[in-house]
Amino acid sequence: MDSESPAFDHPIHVGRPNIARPEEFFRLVEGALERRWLSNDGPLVREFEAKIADYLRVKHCIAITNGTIALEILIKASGLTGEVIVPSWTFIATVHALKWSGITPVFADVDPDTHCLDPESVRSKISERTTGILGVHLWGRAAPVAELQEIASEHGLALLYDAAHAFGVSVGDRMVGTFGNAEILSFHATKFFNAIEGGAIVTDDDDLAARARLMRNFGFAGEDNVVSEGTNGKMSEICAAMGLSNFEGIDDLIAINRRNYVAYVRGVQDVAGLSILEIDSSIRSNYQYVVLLVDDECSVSRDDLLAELRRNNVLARRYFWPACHRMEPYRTLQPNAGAELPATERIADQVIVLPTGTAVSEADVDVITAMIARFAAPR
Ligand code: T4K
Repeated sequence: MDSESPAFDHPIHVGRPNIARPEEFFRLVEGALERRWLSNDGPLVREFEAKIADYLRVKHCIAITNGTIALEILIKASGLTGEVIVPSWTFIATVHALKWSGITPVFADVDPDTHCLDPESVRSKISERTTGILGVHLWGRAAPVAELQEIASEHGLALLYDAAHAFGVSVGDRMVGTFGNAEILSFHATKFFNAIEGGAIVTDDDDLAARARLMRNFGFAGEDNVVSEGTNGKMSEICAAMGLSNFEGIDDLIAINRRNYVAYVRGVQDVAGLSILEIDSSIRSNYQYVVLLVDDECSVSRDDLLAELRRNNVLARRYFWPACHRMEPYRTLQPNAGAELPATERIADQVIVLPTGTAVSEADVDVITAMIARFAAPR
């Protein structure tokens, strides 16, 4: 291979959608078109909700337009006000949903080994104005659910989770989706299990579920009867069709992600200064994000390695750099937040998210890791 020509002649993306059964998708869409029922609590959305609730062993699943609106509705339905503690090390949607709802996000640091909230940092951020904690199960790992529940119960705080990355993940024998007061899911096209655009609120709390259901549909409790504030958070039948068609393939998708994860670990394990973020053995992950960490021992910088990957058509990402507290409006509103987020600050400079999913073969991973090992070899 000519050293100047890229390793791949086509882009290998992070976030390439998995499309498990296109013929089933078309069949379901045809049915929706024949019924002329395209949105507003249609039969495919109801079937999708029932499947998700059954899979997670949770009482209520309320399908929503996307994960961000699911967060916003859940925040309102939970009655959060004042301050809510949240990691800065997450996708901006988690934090924006709080701000959008008139709440002050208070950033807590994360555990560098898991990239999820550090309970001690959470404790240190509780004030008289705190009404809740919004944890994130980042990268298909699980937040420290037991410790966070203890803190929430001790201080009478609501405990919500952003499980946008964690569909299909379990801790022991309990599925993510059943922790805290409620959790949200995302079924965006880039998630390993997708409904094109989509999200959900999942909870065992009957009253919270009822409030969220009303809010999803403008607060309508009947044709002419609005009983609460609300928005338009409804999922379309077309999105539900994609979700349903992908649903049967979930275990296969996780197996493919796991195969790629193992190949990435194997490919970089002997390179000084490089590692793939580990998954705790007590967790069953969905392996949907492969997180490469580039530390100071590496002979090249994170950004030079990223540039080399991109030169070779591997469109890896620096998710979630810069961390939320370094983006607007938080950077201006809380200019000193970083001083108490040392792990977040460090991690944000180390991460490269690598491509995986059904569009990436094990052979592709071997080419990518060989390229990484060559480029990052000690000089
Ligand atoms: N909480 C967390 C922790 C989240 O990560 C997210 C979303 C949310 C909440 C909110 O959930 P949603 O409201 O989105 O349901 C992407 C996704 O849009 C976003 O859903 C996701 N997290 C985030 C991590 O990634 P961007 O801004 O990076 O998207 P973009 O357009 O750069 O695309 C990412 C990659 O995917 C590119 O390499 C292109 C590829 N791609 C994308 C699409 C849509 C494809 O190959 N095909 C496609 O159809 O946010």
